[in-house]
Amino acid sequence: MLEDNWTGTSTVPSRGLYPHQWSWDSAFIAIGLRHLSPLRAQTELETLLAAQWDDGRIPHIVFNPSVPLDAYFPSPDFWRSSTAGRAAGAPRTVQTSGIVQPPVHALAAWLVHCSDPGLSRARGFLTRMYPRLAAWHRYLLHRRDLGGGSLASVVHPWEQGMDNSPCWDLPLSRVTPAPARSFRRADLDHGSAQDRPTDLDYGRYVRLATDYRDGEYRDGLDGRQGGGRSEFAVEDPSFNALLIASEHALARIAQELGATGTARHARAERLTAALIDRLWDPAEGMFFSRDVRGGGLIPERSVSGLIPLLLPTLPRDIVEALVRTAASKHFGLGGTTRLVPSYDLLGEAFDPHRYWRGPAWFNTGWLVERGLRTHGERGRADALRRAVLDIADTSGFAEYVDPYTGEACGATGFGWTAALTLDLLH
Ligand code: 9YW
Repeated sequence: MLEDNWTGTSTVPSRGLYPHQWSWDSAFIAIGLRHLSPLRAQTELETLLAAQWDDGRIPHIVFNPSVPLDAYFPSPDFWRSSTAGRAAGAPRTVQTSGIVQPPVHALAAWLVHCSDPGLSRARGFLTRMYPRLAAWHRYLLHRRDLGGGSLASVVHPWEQGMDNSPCWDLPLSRVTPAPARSFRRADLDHGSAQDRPTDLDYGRYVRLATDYRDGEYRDGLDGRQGGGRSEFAVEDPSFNALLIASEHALARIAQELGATGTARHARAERLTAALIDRLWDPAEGMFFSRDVRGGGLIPERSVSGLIPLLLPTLPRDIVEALVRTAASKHFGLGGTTRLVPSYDLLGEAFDPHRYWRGPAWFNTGWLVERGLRTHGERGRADALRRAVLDIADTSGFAEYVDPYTGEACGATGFGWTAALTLDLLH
């Protein structure tokens, strides 16, 4: 599957549905590819980072110029990166989107390096990656600290990666949707409408992206000085936990390159404290997203709120509470579900087939497995690993599955499903 989805310089998430390079997909794919070809895994990340903007952002899509414009919406003529993104330093030679995705990249770069340190050193892989990854984290921690609490905010549901999670229903309800006739969805050509976001959700996604583009992709302070103030700003536990895990990885990369890495580990610790301070709810035993514009935590249980389990220095009482919540009736791990659902089984919006409103995804399964293993929960981690491997196989490497039955939903032959399966086999 990874061979089939390889384009020569990167891997598409899915041949039909997603025919370009996606940012966090590429990071997960590199983590798997390193077991087949460390060179290809390095190339995957190098291609993505070659499209980085001067302000440090890594765009969520890098467009393949040989794919027809109508194969995916929003296409390059919607984002207009080389003109609307000029002030933010978008590249001139390649077309990209203007929003970002979760920062899994430094973690991926470190794991790719570790798979073949000799090749990595010979090619100067980390020496070339380090300044780009450092600029990426700087962008997120400065330009995207919209809540003023040291965490990064996402300004679009697509940035967090779990597009139509019920967590966004409240902040999105304030956004006036773009009229349905003003755009044409391409995703419905490839997937069942029941498994995909609704037209109303799409109208709101298009409105937010249009406004961001028309504000020339300005953020934060620039935004306050005129234009560019996003109506949607959310501090999300999974996005920030991945940033912290990547900051720890960047510290290791710095050490490998001869620096101490101490300042970066210390920063990761401060960010962990900020994550707990701003997003942890002890009464519910999980992390929640914070609605920066509306104020307050968003009371929806998402798998996003379990992913901080990944963090090695999380206090023991929080680890124990997260493990209890994962095994509770809300997520059913080790009980009613086969894989971790993307959303609360008891939540009003739960739907076992609709995208990020209930189905289980393999990247989140991989992250929770890693978190359980990090904290010595070996039995639970082994069981989840076995379930991921089994269901990846029986579902045809599906994009996502019904969390109860493992039935395939969305695309099959999906890039990160194949890559992360390969990683769990090693
Ligand atoms: C879309 C590519 C992407 C993932 C996202 C997922 C989906 C794109 O596909 O978004 O058009 O809706 O939600 O996490 O990166 O696999």
